[in-house]
Amino acid sequence: MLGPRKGREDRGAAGNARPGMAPSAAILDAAFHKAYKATPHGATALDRSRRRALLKIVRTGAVVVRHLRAADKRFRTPELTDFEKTLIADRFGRGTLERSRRRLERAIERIRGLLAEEQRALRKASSREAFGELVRRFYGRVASFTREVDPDLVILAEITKFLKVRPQLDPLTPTVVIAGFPNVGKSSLVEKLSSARPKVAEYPFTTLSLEVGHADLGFDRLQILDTPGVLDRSGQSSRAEREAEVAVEHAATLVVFLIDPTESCGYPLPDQLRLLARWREELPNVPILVVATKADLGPSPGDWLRISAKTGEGVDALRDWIGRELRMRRAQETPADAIPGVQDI
Ligand SMILES: Nc1nc2c(ncn2[C@@H]2O[C@H](COP(=O)(O)OP(=O)(O)OP(=O)(O)O)[C@@H](O)[C@H]2O)c(=O)[nH]1
Ligand SMILES: [Mg+2]
Repeated sequence: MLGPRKGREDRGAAGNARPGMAPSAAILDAAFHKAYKATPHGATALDRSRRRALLKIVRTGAVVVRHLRAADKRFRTPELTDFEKTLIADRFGRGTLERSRRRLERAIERIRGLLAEEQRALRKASSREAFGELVRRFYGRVASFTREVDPDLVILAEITKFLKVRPQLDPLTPTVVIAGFPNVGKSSLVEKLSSARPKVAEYPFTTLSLEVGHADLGFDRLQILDTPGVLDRSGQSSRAEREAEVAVEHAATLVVFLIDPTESCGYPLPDQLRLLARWREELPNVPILVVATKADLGPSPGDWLRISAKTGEGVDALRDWIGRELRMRRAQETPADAIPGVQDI
């Protein structure tokens, strides 16, 4: 559609700044354009001039504040979960998000204060020159406050983008995290159990970030989370591996630890079991079910529940097991946690 400047101030300026353009430049451009269009009424030329100056100040301030608040929107509603906060801290550094949000909030407060101050000054001024001077001063100060938060706008836009491609989990729905070594068949199982259609391939590290699918177990609605494969290399894990570990630690109601006893994944069974042992030790409160996959490839050691994502063998039994575990856990939590005030009786 043509009409180049229509709705210009509503484009979400900070997040949509052209490459190489500072986010503040896009915001100020939108704000000053809006102010420029002010056409006031008034009995006298001086009245009109004062009103024009007032409109310029108020509109510029309002547009800038609206855009600054938009940069922060994803972190206010819905409120970030503990899992999302940990993912962000892991990727962008602890405290980075909070620092940028605080600086943005401070800039908004300063602009609001400035708005009130300049409006008072405008009421007292009595010449067109004085009005013009006040508007120029306001523009200069707003521009400087907005430019100061450029690094924060950049980081908040990056974090917003990062979250956009991460699963948004419902904190009230149980989450089953499917985890394990690379190439063991996690995505194949997620595809069998849920609505997700993740990429499956015969090489390791196919899944590079978290993906959610949904499943119904009779009365229970579940979130099933596919994760990147994790090697047991404590201290030198990749971003993808850390994402999987954050999911196991912070998102899981239950973890299904998938092992490939056939070793057709390319990794020896003892290495896979070492990762399981480490998680059990480091995360004693996370319930972990161990399931052996690729049962169609023949017999294998161990007395784990055996499934095959290829033939479907054992998948219904796994579904039942997950359902039982979740119901048992819910029953254990219900008396004290779920009924307000019961623990005080
Ligand atoms: N025979 C057989 N092959 C399977 C089974 N499950 C998965 N595979 C194969 O194993 C390979 C890896 O499967 P994926 O589901 O991509 O494994 P993944 O654990 O998600 O792998 P990453 O995302 O790389 O960690 C693919 O070639 C699958 O077809 C199974 O039950 N039986
Ligand atoms: Mg995968």
